[in-house]
Amino acid sequence: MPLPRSLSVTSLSGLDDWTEEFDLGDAVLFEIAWEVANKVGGIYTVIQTKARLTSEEWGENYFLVGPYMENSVRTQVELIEPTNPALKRTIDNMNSSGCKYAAQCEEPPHILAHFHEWLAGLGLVLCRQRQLPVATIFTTHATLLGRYLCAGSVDFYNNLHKFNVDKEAGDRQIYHRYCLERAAAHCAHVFTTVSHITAIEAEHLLKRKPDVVTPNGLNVKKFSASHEFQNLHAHSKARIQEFIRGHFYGHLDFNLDKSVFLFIAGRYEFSNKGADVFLEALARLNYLLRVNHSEVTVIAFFIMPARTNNFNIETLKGQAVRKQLWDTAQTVKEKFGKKLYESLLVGQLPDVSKMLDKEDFTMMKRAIFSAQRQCLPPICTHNMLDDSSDPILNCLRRIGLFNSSSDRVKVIFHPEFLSSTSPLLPMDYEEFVRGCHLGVFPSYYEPWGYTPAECTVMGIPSVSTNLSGFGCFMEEHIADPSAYGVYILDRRYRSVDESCSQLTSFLLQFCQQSRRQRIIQRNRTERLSDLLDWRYLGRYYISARHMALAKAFPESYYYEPQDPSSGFRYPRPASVPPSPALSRHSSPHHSDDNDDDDERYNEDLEAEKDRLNIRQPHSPQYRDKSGLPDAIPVSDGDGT
Ligand code: G6P
Ligand code: 1S3
Repeated sequence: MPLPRSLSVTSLSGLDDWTEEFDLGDAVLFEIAWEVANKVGGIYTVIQTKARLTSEEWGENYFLVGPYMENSVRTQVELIEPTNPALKRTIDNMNSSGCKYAAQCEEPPHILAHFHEWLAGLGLVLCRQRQLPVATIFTTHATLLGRYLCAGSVDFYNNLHKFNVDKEAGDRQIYHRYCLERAAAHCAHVFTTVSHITAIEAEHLLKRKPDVVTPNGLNVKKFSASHEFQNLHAHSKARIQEFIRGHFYGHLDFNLDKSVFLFIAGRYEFSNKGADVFLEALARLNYLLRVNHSEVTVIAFFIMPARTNNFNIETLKGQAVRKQLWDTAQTVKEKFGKKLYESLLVGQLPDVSKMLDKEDFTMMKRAIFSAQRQCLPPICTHNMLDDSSDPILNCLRRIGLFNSSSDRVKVIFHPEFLSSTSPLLPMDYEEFVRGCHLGVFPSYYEPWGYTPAECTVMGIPSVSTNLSGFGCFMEEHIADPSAYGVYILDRRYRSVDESCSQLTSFLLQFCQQSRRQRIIQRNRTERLSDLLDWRYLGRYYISARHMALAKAFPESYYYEPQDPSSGFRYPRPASVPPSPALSRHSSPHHSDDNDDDDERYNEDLEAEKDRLNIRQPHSPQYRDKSGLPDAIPVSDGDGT
């Protein structure tokens, strides 16, 4: 019996409700991607986190199709028999005679097939070429040509309308793949992409304007009290500090309590992901902190996988030395404690000068001796296979950041994704992010950008850019993003040098905050998490699916076009001064009125909700010849 399937996406802390009445009838949804149960990059996260909401709408009629990877199947897939007879028959046929179409069923259901990226796109093209009765959606998470062009030295966004796409694809030897991607985009009943900025890119490079923009969401874990995520930060930070103690052994001449942990993480695309800009800004920050005699030390982590030959000896030794010092301290402490206890038992205060004997001192001296080091603490945690040509290492050589004592900015390059089973830094990515202070993602090419979004839902501030889907989305929905710990770097209208200066000023400002200000800022950052929840963002995928069914099967489905986008904007936090000069790059500016902050914020939020009832959603404005949407100005209704 078909499920009554129509879904309303409910309200989250004041974000608007959205309901689309649509009876799915007997429809069956297939979602096909190379990254189904196969973790390669961000598309895996899209599919994995979205699955729950999609199953709420489609129930048993939702199927994910991906490559059969033995390891992933063992750890991520539970093998079951399909209950739908048509599907069971199809799968049996496929098993017995290879992949062949089984619509020979008496009553085939309406099929909707959603393909992600060009790798799966071939299936879509074949569906259409063979005229199969299937509604199709194609989602691109980046265009192939865009990624290639940006990785070169091209002024991409100002030349979007000028590229001779066939020639450019041919020159880069990706012509066949490019054609596949373009064919899939054109053959699909509904074409979608993850952000407005990539929609414009797709329009120019793939020659089809996406029908729906489907921003990426996350499954947001909410805590009942805000101090819980703050405690998690403190707990994870302590574990990172422990690693730092080992890594910098012999050179721990800085105050760990006054250290700020920054990080960049993701696919190792040096300039596309903005590692180049981050490094340059770090060099400038180092200079500024030194000349200002700052007590703050910055530790910048680069988590980007490269070709390696395991951990290097010096890094492993660091953790071994730290462990040895810890063990020595524990042994001495135990002996000390025992003597103290015995003295108290007989009613005497201990003679402190006799609490440690010669043997204890020898043991401690040996431990101190083994913790001496002739070389500087390593930059890289692994043996790199391409050490001499590695872009991060070469840039560090050029800018001279070598972890020397006088440097206020230290760098650690971990060229492998993090894992809780690592002998070096046994933390998974989420724990690590929670323990850091700021994620820095100054990407030039970033269709969406999950890394800053993940920071936000964990209450960790981040830097993204106005060339990333995430950055543009946050700019659109928040009156003063930086006040919420969402710093958006201008990489669209500024030169690289100017962007580096702007990033340096963000970082310096961040380093100048007090602990109290950081705590307030984290609270604000975490407040934004509902905006990134699939429970809010899932509406775009839902619309795209309904649209595709109605286009492919107009006799069975009717779709009333609705704009699921809302004009909702988080108001500027009450305690941040309204002056544009201060608010633009603002950090929490207040000190004594913080207790009133929440109350005033809630009032502003209510005002914003009232405002939305009477005003139209913002429509994107278009500015330069690239046709990219301009930043939406803060309207005068944004409660300050
Ligand atoms: C959380 C904890 C506090 C801790 C603080 C450190 O807020 O609840 O107990 O003092 O983190 O913040 P920081 O920005 O210095 O790492
Ligand atoms: C792409 O992965 P990437 O890191 O190569 O897809 C992601 C998921 O949509 C997106 O977040 C990212 O910006 C794209 O670049």
